[in-house]
Amino acid sequence: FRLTTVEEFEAATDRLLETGAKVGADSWQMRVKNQTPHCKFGEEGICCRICSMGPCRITKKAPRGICGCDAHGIAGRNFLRFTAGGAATHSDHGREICHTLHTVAPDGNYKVKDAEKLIRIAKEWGVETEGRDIYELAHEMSELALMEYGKPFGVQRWLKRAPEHTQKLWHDAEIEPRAIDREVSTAMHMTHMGNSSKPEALVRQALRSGMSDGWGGSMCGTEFSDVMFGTPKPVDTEANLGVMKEDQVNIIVHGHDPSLSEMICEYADDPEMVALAKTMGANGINVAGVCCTSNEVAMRRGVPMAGNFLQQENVVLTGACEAIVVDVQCIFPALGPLSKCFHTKFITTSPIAQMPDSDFIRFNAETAGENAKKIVRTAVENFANRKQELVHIPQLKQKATVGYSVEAIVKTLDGVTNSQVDVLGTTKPLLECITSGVLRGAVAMVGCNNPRVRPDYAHIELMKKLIKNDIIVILSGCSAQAAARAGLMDKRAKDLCGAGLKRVCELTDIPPVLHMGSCVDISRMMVLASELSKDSGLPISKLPVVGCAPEWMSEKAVSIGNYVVATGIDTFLGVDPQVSGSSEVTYWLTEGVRKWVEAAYTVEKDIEKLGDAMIARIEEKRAALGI
Ligand code: NFS
Ligand code: SF4
Repeated sequence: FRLTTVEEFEAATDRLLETGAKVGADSWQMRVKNQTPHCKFGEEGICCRICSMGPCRITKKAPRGICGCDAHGIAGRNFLRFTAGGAATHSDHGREICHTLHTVAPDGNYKVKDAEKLIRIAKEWGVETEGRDIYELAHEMSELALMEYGKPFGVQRWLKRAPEHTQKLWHDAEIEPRAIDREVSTAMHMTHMGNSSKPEALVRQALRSGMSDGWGGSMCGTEFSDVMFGTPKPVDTEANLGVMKEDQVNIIVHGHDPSLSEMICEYADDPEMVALAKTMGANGINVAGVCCTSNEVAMRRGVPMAGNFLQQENVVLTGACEAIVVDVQCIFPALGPLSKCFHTKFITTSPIAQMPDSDFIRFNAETAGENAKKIVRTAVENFANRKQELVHIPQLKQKATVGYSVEAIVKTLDGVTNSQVDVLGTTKPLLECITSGVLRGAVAMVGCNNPRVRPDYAHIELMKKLIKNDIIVILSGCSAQAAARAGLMDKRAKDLCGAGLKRVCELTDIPPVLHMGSCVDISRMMVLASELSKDSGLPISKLPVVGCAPEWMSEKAVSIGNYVVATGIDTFLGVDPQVSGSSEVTYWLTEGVRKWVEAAYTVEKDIEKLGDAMIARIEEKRAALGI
């Protein structure tokens, strides 16, 4: 066993780009060149275009915009708007899931798969569960969850899952999120021309907006997806472009909302569709994923992961993609023109993400079965149009074990607990490993890849370094896919670990890096941190645990960063959050917020130093605990 190297990833990409050149395709690699150098004002966050007296840019000669706003106000407002964009996006995904939950029926497109989890959440929310019909309960829960988006009074229900200490910090800092939509609205209001320009106030609302995502909308997304599609448990799968099959119809699902991808998977297995594929000369139908949708179906069904964010063009460049089916978020508009260079159908499905040069097949929860069947049929019928001379699937793939929800992690730990002495169903065995020093700590690695950083390199190198130092890594989003493609989610990767982590991997039969899901599933990580805190009696901020997004790019990632920091977890970024033009905003993010939430950001673009800084922070926390 050996890992696939980033050099091998790159060689495979180069080979695909040759095909691209042959057919006259554009690529992100070319567009990066055209966009370099980037606008410095934008990079530093000191360009303001929120009113038409501007745009205003801050320079030595012009230290204030026309309204008199300085660099700090402009960078702070930009940061808050960036956060609000991410919070809105994750939360709206969560809302869609709540609406899907409203359609569940015993004979419907969507059903309740994890009734136990639904009942558990209902009890948490103080909803009567005794003797209730499970579908009636699901509908009530869906309505209550939807109310969280617009309730006029009170704060998010999910906050109660946090340890009391954390809840108190949130209350005192006034960052408990009220209605989810309200925190986005407030952010937009505060950043309208002529409102807040005080960095402290803008950063505070950025935390609160982020909180409405991680402890609001994203948590709804994760929890109710589990209720409908099943709570993930360990499952074997494969990752990288080599999961595409030359002799089969390849359907790539890309985007985020599992309501679509789950249905596509169902209908790709439909005997009628498989028979149709055979008549078209294909040996079957192969579904593989890109981006977070891939994480969702990999975690629950073991559907292989073709790639992450910056590989989305690659799947089309294989020439073997019959359809790339997308819902929302992180979808390159480039897929439209690119798919036109091949036989690939670029199928958009959501009114939220409509793009030129795509076939729009509207997907609705109510008509999901019909819609999915139509999409699968379109893909299958397209097999005949494949241009054989353009087909090249790089033969790179690795095995991966995925599916580590909090429930699955706790269950795994139960397996090694001495049930005579210890209580089952806790994180205590993990805490014991940490206290004894067998494990030094944990890092949550998340986020995208980004051409500003050598793609995937930072993720993979950091993971290798961390596991070698006996630090267990939990992953989500495109970071998780980088790991899987490299082979780090293969259980045999235990040999790359330090002696302590290796022993833990052997005892518990886990890979050294654990896939916890999509980006909305970072809410799972918040629940895990809360459980660790409650089981240890320590505040979250004192645990030797940090967060890291080495290659992040999206607004969603900033929203995540804000709620992770607000939850008391120091967060390390490898890409600048575009506030460097303001010393004050930089201060608030990297130091100031610590007095509210006991954690802050560190930005370090040198990957080696970033890894060292995380290890140092973990060791500092251990020393402070005397362990
Ligand atoms: Ni997260 Fe998922 Fe990937 Fe980044 Fe995009 S897919 S929600 S934003 S690019 S990790
Ligand atoms: Fe310029 Fe102020 Fe208008 Fe921004 S709000 S564009 S700084 S005048």
